[in-house]
Order: sequence, then C-alpha cells, then structure tokens
Amino acid sequence: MGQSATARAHTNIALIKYWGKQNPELIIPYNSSLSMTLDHFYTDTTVTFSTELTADQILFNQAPADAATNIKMSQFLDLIRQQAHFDLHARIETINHVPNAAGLASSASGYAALAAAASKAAGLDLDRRTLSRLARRGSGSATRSIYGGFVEWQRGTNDTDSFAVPLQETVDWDIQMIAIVLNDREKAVASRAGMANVVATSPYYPSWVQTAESAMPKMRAAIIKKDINLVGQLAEQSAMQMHATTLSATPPFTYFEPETLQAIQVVQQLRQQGISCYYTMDAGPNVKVICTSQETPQILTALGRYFKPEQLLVAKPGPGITVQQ
Ligand code: 2P0
Repeated sequence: MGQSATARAHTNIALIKYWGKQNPELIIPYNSSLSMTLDHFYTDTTVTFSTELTADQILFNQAPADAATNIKMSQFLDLIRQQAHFDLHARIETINHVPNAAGLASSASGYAALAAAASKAAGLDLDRRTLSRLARRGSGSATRSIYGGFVEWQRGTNDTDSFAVPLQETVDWDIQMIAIVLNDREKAVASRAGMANVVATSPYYPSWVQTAESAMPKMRAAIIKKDINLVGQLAEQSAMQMHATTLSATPPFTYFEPETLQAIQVVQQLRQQGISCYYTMDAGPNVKVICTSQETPQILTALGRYFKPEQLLVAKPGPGITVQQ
C-alpha cells in the first residue's frame, strides 16, 4: 500500500520580476519579487510513495517525463525523503493546465503542487512558509505559488529566510490578465540558463537588482491603493528592465519574437485611446495584458485583429494551494 496525496497549485505572473540567483543551488534570488496568482492556469499533482516501486515514476499529462525532468524531480523528492527519514520511491502524476515552457511559468505551479503533495504524502505536515521554502528548491517562481492573490517573495540570504508571504490573498478589486499565447513551443533559452548568463555577463545586472528592489515598496503601495494604472506601469517597467538585461548579456539573447512586438503595439495604441492596459512578459515570447474586466471586451476585440480567439486567455486573481490526502 502507498501513501498518497494530491495538491492543486495555480501559476503566478510576476509584476516585479525575479531574475538572477545569488545562490543557484538553494535558489536564493538577488532581488525580491511580487506576483499575482492566476485562476486560469494550474497544476494537479498526485504523489504516491510505495514499497513496490524500484525507481521514481513521473508522468506528465499521462506520458512519461523526459530524462532531465526525471532527474530534477527525483532530486527534489530526495529533499522530502531526507526530511521524512525514509527512502521510498514515488509515483508522481501531474496534469498541467498550463501551456508548458511557453513563458506561462508551468514550473511555478508544478513545483508548488509537487512540494505540497509529496510532503503531505510523506507524512510531513508543513506550514505554508515551510512549503514556500521547499517549493523554492524546485523552481524560484514556485515559491510564490503557495499563496493566492498578490504575493511577495522576500529574497532573504539563505534557505531559512527566503520565502513568500501573502500580500493580499483576497483580491476584491477589478484586475485581471489576458495571456496572449503566441506560441507554446519550448523556448530556445530556458529561464534558468538565461538568468545565469545575465548575472555572469551583463554590465547592467547590478542596476537591475537596484531598480527591482526600489520598485517593491512602490508596487506594494499601488496594490494597497488598488490603483490599476500604477500597478500596470510598474509591472511594465519591471518586465522591460528585465528584458533589457538579456540584450546586454554576452552572448546577447532575447525572448522577443515578431508577434511579441505586434501585441505590445496593440496595447500601446489602446492606451493612447484612453484604455487602461499594460503589458508584461516572462522568459518567453508571450505577452500578458494587465487590465480591468470592464475594459477586457474592447481589448479582446483589438487583439482579435491579430490573434485567434484560442490564443487569448483571460485570467483573474486565483487561490493559493490546496492539498488532499
Ligand atoms: C518570475 N521568471 O519572476 C521570473 C520572470 C521568468 C521571468 O521565475 O531557475 O522557472 O527554476 O528558479 O522560476 C521563471 O524562472 O526559474 C521565472 P528557476 P523559474 O516569474
């Protein structure tokens, strides 16, 4: 008989981006970050530890995971096995309701769900802060997916003080995101390699850290004021400042594709017409539009001139992690 648990974690999009690690092994970032958890994109993961297994078995949407993912997830399970003082292998079944590796951060919901399901199945009863620290060891952005609404990842300096805290779990004002899925191909430069290259080679990296840190209190205040324009402006700035570091790296690289600029231009034109909408982008070509639900129909109409309806996904603030045994 196995010990089993299932968790659901929602992905998040950073409004102030995490970009660069001071400790790559423990995933301690150079700067704090702030995100909004989304209702539309999530991962369901079931973990079963069993004496009958001779190796970890990992299934993504019912297909076996590739070798690299297998190793990474097994190493993550080792952290839990160490804490639980046992050496059973596990079967991990993950259903991803997030387009994989397309800059919609499937690793955020993925490692948050895995941390919660595996720790519960192992008999560890972790509080949310400890869960956030554990999820961080799998993927930086997963640190924030433990909580719903607006979430802050306080960078800290070591394993014990680098974790996320909820800033506004219940969002009672009108803010949402339209994710424009330009393509869901695997990206050419994985975020992990991209940020490592930037930290090592971009002369602008120290400025990135400084500006990201100084944007944190401004974004916090904008959220408390429920000021969509200020939130949007600050998010747009943070995203473009992050992307500027990729162009200044050696070798230079970019996540932009031609359709990325097309989407950005639509947002800029709508703004000139008086509509409150702003763009953000992660380590991929997809653009997310920050806006109100009131103005979403007009924005969807304008985007519809260039993109198909199935490329436009509307998401509202979403909930924190849930676990069942
Ligand atoms: C973020 N990104 O704050 C930033 C902005 C992408 C751009 O976190 O190496 O998959 O596993 O810690 O979390 C995506 O990077 O990277 C990410 P690792 P992760 O959301």
